[in-house]
Amino acid sequence: MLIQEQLLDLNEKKRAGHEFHLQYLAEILTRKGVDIQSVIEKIKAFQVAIPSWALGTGGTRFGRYPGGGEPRSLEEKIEDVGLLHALNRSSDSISLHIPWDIPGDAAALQALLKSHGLTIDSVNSNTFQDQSGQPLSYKFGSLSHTDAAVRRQAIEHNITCIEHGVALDSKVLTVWLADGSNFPGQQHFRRAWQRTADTLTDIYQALPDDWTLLIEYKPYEPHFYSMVIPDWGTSLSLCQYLGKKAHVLVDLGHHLPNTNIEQIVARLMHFGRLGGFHFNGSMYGDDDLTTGSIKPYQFFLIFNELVDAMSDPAVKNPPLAWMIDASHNTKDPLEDLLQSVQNILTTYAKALLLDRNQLEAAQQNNDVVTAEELLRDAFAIDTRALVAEAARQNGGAIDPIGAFRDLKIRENRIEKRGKKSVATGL
Ligand code: PSV
Ligand code: MN
Repeated sequence: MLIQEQLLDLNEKKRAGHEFHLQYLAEILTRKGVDIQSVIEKIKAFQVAIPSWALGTGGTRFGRYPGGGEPRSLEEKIEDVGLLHALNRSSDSISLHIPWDIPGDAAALQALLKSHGLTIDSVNSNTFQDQSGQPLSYKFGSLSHTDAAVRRQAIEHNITCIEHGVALDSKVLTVWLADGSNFPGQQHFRRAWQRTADTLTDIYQALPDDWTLLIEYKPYEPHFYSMVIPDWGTSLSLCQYLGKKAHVLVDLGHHLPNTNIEQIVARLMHFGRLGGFHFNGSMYGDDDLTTGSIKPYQFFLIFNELVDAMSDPAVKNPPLAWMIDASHNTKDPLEDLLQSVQNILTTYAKALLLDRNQLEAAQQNNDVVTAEELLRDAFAIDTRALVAEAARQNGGAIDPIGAFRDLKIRENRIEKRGKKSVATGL
């Protein structure tokens, strides 16, 4: 309640400027025949999960420069996501990575989540690191390992993740497999795929009926010659092998430079097999930068395909699990997450404003210039006032990052948690 009252005060100070922008945009959009409130309602309903591992400072293999006040426990991570949600009203869930976030008292955590208006999004397994005391090593793979005992250990870990998720009302298990090889000849490609399909089958069988298994792909890292699941085709082949509860997860950073991600997204939705999304930005690969920071037009083109498929009743794709999967080395993690959500929402709004009937007609007539201009027009609209209005109507801040600074949130966290507190994660 306290923060909501503070936001009302802060919003009042920004009200005149905000209303001016909103009116201006409303006038332009009304002339185009757009019902502005219906767009605002869609933005209000769009929620993006925050990963527990993005709340602390990220590092590279060369170093890490924590900014202080990082969450020291799962409870403090929930508190941080609750704060983000209070500011932008669009971050209503948190994803857990096991064993970085082993939940303790499930009932107490549920109560805490509820007090912040949050739920648990996905549970994510981790077979890419060895934990202390773990009997067998994942150095040469986990679900695809040549040794059945290692595969069994990785299966058991994923089943434990499902059990934690069930206790917290999650409905999604996300598997990202770091398995692969560094040198030609090291791994038998066909056998590695089959072992993975078989171990995933055991996990799939342990999945409750109302759960989804998301399978993420990545072309390289930690291995550089081959990855067992390097691309969407391999993810899709595994999903088809497993059954209807398995879907492909697209992480924006998991593509080689210049990959046409928008086409991948469209294809997967056409097949009804796109299950989830990890937002981040990328210059070279899995850079985990702020989403939309490097290639905003490509980001818009991806959203254009998502919105196109989501608004087509002929497309039978399940609702998507939206999540940010970023790492913040230089920015304050909470500010970066607020920026990411803003970029997601402003880009989503642009895609909503595209006139799809006109685009379809231009495509049908092979009118290349008109088709492209329609995209460019929608991309050029400054949708920030719509997003600010959506947050305001939902009880959030007109300017979430400004509010974060005005309320001295980081300073307060440093005071409470200390300058040297370090969150679990990579
Ligand atoms: C791997 O790079 C990844 O994108 C997967 O989603 C992991 O679970 C996450 O990052 C953890 O850092
Ligand atoms: Mn990811």
